[in-house]
Amino acid sequence: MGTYATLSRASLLASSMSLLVLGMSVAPATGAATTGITTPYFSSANSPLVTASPGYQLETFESGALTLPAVTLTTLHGSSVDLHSSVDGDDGVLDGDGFNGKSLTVFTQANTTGATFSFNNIMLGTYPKSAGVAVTVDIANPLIFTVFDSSNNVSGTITVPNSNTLDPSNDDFLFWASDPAGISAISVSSNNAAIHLHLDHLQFDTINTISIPEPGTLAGATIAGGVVCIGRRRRRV
Ligand SMILES: [Ca+2]
Ligand SMILES: [Ca+2]
Ligand SMILES: [Ca+2]
Repeated sequence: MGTYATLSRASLLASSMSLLVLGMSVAPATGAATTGITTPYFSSANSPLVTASPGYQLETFESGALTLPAVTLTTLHGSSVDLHSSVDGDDGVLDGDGFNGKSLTVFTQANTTGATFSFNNIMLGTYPKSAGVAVTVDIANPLIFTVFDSSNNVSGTITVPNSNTLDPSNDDFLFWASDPAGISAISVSSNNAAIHLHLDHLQFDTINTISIPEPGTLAGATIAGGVVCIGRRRRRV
């Protein structure tokens, strides 16, 4: 397990079953978010965010609810917090499933589903500079991650064309975004989902962006079942 990257100028396509390593570097585009996927994701130890940062906050849903005060959840068809589909480590042991932990169930109706987490910059004093959310269970073709900037414009997207995370935890992954200009919201959605979507480990940091590994450290790296995609998208104006 480690940090790996595929750099691409276009919107990024990723499959948790894939193994992608490219050494191409893309210069940062002003005002755009960097987005990526980290998998596998067994605990916050796998997070690319700076988890030791004073500005880092993590929602594990283990209390049975979304408790982060500066985060507002909106969904397309409703949600609940339920046992059994948690990020692996939340039940206290890395054992291949999160059966005794909890996650956010995002309801799917008529094959559509969606959850948006909005960040309150007044409460936080600023918008997060990095944010992420873990996908633990879904079947969606496609599954889309969308990032919004401080003006609520789309600043980044990832489209996973065929997302299937039915394995208890080995296929869990983290969608993440990084933007020094601020992130006002992130969302996960699908217009062709077969089951309810399960999300966990909503997280953000108001201080740090996410460091992108140097391309020279990526080429030729060996990945054991892991893939991270990193990319940028120009802000829509
Ligand atoms: Ca959990
Ligand atoms: Ca476990
Ligand atoms: Ca899974």
